[in-house]
Amino acid sequence: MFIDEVIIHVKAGDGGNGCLAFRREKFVPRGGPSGGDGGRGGDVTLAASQHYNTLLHLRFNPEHKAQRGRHGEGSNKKGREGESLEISTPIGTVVYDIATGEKVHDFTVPGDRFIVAHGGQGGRGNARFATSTHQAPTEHEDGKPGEERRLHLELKLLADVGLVGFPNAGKSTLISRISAARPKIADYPFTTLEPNLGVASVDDERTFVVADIPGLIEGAHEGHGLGIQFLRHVERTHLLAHLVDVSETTGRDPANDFQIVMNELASFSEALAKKPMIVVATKVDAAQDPDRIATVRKIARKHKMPFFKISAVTGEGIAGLKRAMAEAVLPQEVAP
Ligand SMILES: Nc1nc2c(ncn2[C@@H]2O[C@H](COP(=O)(O)OP(=O)(O)OP(=O)(O)O)[C@@H](O)[C@H]2O)c(=O)[nH]1
Ligand SMILES: [Mg+2]
Repeated sequence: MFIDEVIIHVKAGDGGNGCLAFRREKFVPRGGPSGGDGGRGGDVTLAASQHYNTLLHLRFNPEHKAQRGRHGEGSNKKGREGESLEISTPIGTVVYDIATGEKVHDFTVPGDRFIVAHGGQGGRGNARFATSTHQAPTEHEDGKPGEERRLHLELKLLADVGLVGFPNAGKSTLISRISAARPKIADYPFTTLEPNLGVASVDDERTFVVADIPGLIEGAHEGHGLGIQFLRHVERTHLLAHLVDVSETTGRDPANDFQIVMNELASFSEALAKKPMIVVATKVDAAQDPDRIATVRKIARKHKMPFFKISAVTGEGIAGLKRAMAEAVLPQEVAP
């Protein structure tokens, strides 16, 4: 299951109460005020961690509460501070406050930390209210409550390459050929209902992440088909691979398919439409009419986009395509 959204409830620790006490000492006729302050409540912090790729661990554990501060005590003893709580979240998580709709934080680098709920201040003990004219104060404060929030966490997959195209174009088949991902593949549109991630390895050390998302159809931006909601998963990729089915079985015109998908990308965001793109003619084993491939090649040339043709059945072009993806997304000096 692919999880990319979760709601959590965070509650920082309440501050401890300030204490009301007076010193009672042997041989000291009148003791002064000695109530200590309450301790501060613990914070709840979110921290970006490379050890998580999904929000799954939070889905089953949505309640997060930091420790409260201890109350102050006599003899000017300050209450102990509550322990803070740190929650790990994958890089790429964007956090929203549900009550206000406000964006709280965007985690983009490993190790980034952000306090999402501040612990309450401890209350002051009566010792702190003493003045020269007010030597036996009985004032003392309660601790402040810790912040409490409902947060909506959204994870945009940090894939390097996004596969886009019509339903049934062969996107899931391709990701299963270049990575260990094994998404459902079937000969009907909308087989993929949720994005799949696959890690493609160039060699032992160099890998890149490919995202396979549900297919787009005309009017996807108006909610047709599965809509364009999944495009946010490829918003941050470095490269889009636009798959165009050139086999005869579609009964459609590949040039038209290409344009429809381009229009839908542009309706989603200008940035997406401008992203570097490579054009991939798929299912060439089932394209009897070479013109169908040539048309797509021509479109690619017109847009100054690299062109590839592949067949998942014969394996033609797959290795070359994978290499080109790696070259486009990996730093130059390590590209193969
Ligand atoms: N002949 C042939 N068939 C292919 C090739 N690649 C994929 N197919 C078939 O095309 C059909 C659709 O493939 P998928 O990989 O599920 O397509 P998809 O783009 O992921 O489709 P959606 O998830 O519905 O958007 C399946 O029946 C595949 O077996 C190919 O290179 N040649
Ligand atoms: Mg699919």
